[in-house]
Amino acid sequence: MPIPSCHREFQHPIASEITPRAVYEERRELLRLWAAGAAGATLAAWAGREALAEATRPGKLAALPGGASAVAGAMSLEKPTSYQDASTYNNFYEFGTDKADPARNAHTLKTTPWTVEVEGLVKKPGKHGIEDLLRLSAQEERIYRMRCVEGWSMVIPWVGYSLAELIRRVEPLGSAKYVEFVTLADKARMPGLGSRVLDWPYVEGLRLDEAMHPLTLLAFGMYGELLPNQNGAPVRLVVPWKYGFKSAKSIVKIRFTEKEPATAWNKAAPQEYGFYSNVNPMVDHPRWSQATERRIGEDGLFAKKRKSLMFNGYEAQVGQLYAGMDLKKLF
Ligand SMILES: Nc1nc2c(c(=O)[nH]1)N[C@H]1C(S)=C(S)[C@@H](COP(=O)(O)O)O[C@H]1N2
Ligand SMILES: [Mo]
Repeated sequence: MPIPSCHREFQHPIASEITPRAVYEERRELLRLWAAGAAGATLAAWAGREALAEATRPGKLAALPGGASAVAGAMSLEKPTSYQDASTYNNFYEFGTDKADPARNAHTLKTTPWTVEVEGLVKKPGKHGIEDLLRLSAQEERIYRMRCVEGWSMVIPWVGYSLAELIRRVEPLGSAKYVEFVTLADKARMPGLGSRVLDWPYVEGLRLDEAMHPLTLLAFGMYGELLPNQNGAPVRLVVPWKYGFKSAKSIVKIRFTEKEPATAWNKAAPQEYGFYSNVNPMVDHPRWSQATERRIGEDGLFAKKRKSLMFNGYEAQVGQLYAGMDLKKLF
């Protein structure tokens, strides 16, 4: 199947056409680029957003191999947000609380070597190098809407595969009910950790069935390329029907638990950020409405906002997960 290429100038090869050896070589090269990619960012730190977006772009010439997702609903028909906006307007508090901070500061993040440790209630705990994770499954492109709790949204072509693929391999025990995601907290490289705004490390969590849902993505790239640091390199979560903060960046640990994990935003302000955090236009944040959103790059600051959709438009796919739950209480 040809890859829709409206939003970029190149075509990447379809996974089935590549020999495993070639895939391996290519991914080694990608990892090398990842390691080197941040070098230009310092130079561009005082340049404009366009230069910064380009300088922090790790896989400029190299695309991640992958085809379009076969998961129903995973390919949005909406126009993707520009790469520049998606890579320079970010929340990644480890690098500062301003939306421009991550693109300016995340060049200090060291993404190789990188391991993700799986622990807790599983038959097969262990450490997974980022190279192994990249090879675990064929990457797919998924164009998802992302909706921040602050009221803005983007449409981003992510590259990754269903987190369920990793979960099945580690064989959760019957007692595992939740999955906790722990992200990197490196004081030496993350200037934001000096701030007390959150309790570090940044932790997120999902119920096991949410984590197993095929729309939940373990993402390594975006726009057909490796993730730039500011978007959560080398591996992050994308949970498209929840507010953006559930999509933890730069994950180092995945823990299977019986109890609901204590998450960073819930700990910081429990009355404002619940565990579920499903996009829900009917349930307002205590300090602002969630009924509308501003699409980054499309609407001017004073342009009319869009109506937010239940579960961010993924109700048909995920609504069943919440059947019978009071979503006003379990917000
Ligand atoms: N580790 C970590 N992950 C994080 C955050 C963060 O501050 N730290 N911010 C979250 C928030 S609030 C949003 S909206 C999304 C933004 O992802 P993006 O920059 O790729 O759009 O990342 C989420 N993941
Ligand atoms: Mo967010």
